[in-house]
Amino acid sequence: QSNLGLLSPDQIELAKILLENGQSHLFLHWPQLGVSDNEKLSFFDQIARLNSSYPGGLAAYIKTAKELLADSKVGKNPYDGFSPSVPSGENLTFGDENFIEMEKRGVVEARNAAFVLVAGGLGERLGYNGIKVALPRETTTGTCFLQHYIESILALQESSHKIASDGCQRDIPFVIMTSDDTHSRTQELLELNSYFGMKSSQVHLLKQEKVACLDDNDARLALDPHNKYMIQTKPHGHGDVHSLLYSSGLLDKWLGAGLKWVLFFQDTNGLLFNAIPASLGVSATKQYHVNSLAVPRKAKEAIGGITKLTHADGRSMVINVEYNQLDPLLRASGFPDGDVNCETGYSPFPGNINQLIMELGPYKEELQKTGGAIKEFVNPKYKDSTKTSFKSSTRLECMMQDYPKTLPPTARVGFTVMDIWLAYAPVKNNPEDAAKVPKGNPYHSATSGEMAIYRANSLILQKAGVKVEEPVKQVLNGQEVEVWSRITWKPKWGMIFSDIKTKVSGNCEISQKSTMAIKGRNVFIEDLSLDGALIIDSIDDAEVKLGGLIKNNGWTMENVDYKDTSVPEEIRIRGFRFNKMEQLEKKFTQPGKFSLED
Ligand code: UGB
Repeated sequence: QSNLGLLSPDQIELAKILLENGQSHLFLHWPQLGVSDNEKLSFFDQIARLNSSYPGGLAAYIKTAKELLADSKVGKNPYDGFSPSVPSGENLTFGDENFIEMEKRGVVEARNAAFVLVAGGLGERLGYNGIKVALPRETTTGTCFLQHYIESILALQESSHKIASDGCQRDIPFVIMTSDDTHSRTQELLELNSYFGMKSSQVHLLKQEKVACLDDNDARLALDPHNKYMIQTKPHGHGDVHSLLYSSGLLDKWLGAGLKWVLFFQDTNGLLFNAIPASLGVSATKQYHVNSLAVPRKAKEAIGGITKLTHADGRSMVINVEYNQLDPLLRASGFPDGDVNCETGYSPFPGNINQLIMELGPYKEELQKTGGAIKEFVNPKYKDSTKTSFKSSTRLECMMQDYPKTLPPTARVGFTVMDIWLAYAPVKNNPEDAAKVPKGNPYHSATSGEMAIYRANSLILQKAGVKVEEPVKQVLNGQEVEVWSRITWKPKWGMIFSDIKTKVSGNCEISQKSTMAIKGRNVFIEDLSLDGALIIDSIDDAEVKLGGLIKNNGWTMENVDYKDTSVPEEIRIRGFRFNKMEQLEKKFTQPGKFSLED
């Protein structure tokens, strides 16, 4: 009571909210007015932030927490009453007629799109000390994930403008969701690199706030163990992206400017942009309100399955069901064998890779109803079977792929399945854990992430008619991987297969020990036989033909142990580095037509 004089009317309101919602314990240790007043005021600054950053404020957070904790205590299954079935979606095969059509359609649509990268997570499983988007996507060129994403968006933008019949030349907006853990380092990375060629006005950073931790089943907020004037907080999950977008006002701006699509993606999938044009084409053709990108998934594989859930009361939704919930759900719903492979050798429930394409209009309408709030969950670690106390504080969490949970059954929610080699190679696991992954399962490490880039590019060129030699098997950081020729290109060289095909002609072959990096736009591979390293950079106005026999000692791969701290972290987590013995490196800085002899 004596502290009331210290507080502004707004702060008194916040105190009332806390007291009315069972949080009086937060003030029990407060000394009288005049003692620790600054700390008390900063406590209210934090409360104000926690209150304003959550849809419905702290009262709503505490109410939901109580409900979810009660459900968790009695072991309530969130899917009670729902029966699972296989949803309908689109299966694409790289390079066939339908795929090529979808890619072309996707490029037309790209100028009506906005991209949203969720990059607020620190990636504890990877154990890398920096932000994940700063990691090299591959070490042949050293291009980091963020640079690759930006260059891909710019390449799509340019291709889209070229074929747009309405002359619309809109810049594609790019939003990055950050958190306190990643915000300043993301900003610095962008500024240091002049936004990797994007206009700074095109990029928007939205920072997510953490949420209050909970000490017990009554949802009493936890005080920070080191500061009794501060609430302990933890990340709320990538689902925050929806409420942040909604409150940012960007959706209205985009609708006003005529945009039609919002594409969400995660921080370290270096193959994602191979899948974007075709799946955007699918969204447009099928008029999907929500399109989830997916890959074939082995039954019981540790990746969520996209599932249609139909409730006894008539409700239904197409949603990602985490793998540990899918199998028991199937067993409880008349499928005694649970999640099993079908005649294709894969589970009929495709694997969610958490890249979502939403149609902007219906998305905005839905957020207007929900404020962007996503169905949350809580995952307390109980001390014992009485489930009365927790080992450590917990908090509510939410996932961006749970967005469809509030949609009406009339919403068109579909998915697009693509080959794993083409679309999905995240970098999530540290070398030690990756080495323990059972044989045949994906490592999802920095090693496998980089090797996947070379494999995808090799397979794409093979499909375009180049004889790329078969890979060799190698063990790097304890993981057996296929090592293909180290082929990379800038997104502007070729974003879609039909464009790439126009850049390749004649009899071309590339040996397994080769490295090829194409950094220019108008570079044509014609009757090339490469056995070594070839690095080509050129300005847009230079047309360069790569042909003839190129043979040199190339770049060899040297094993590096992840424990060897004398090697930079971003290299040693891959288990190898390049030894640049010899290469043919050419830079074309003048307009005109050139060949490798020039
Ligand atoms: N992220 C945030 O931006 N904020 C947060 O608070 C947390 C994360 P993880 P996760 O690809 O196989 C997801 O940690 O959550 C960003 C799907 O839920 O890499 O364990 C973070 O920066 C799962 O269904 O993954 O699992 C990163 O960009 C499956 O699809 C992204 O959110 C799985 O990814 C994902 O965070 C997968």
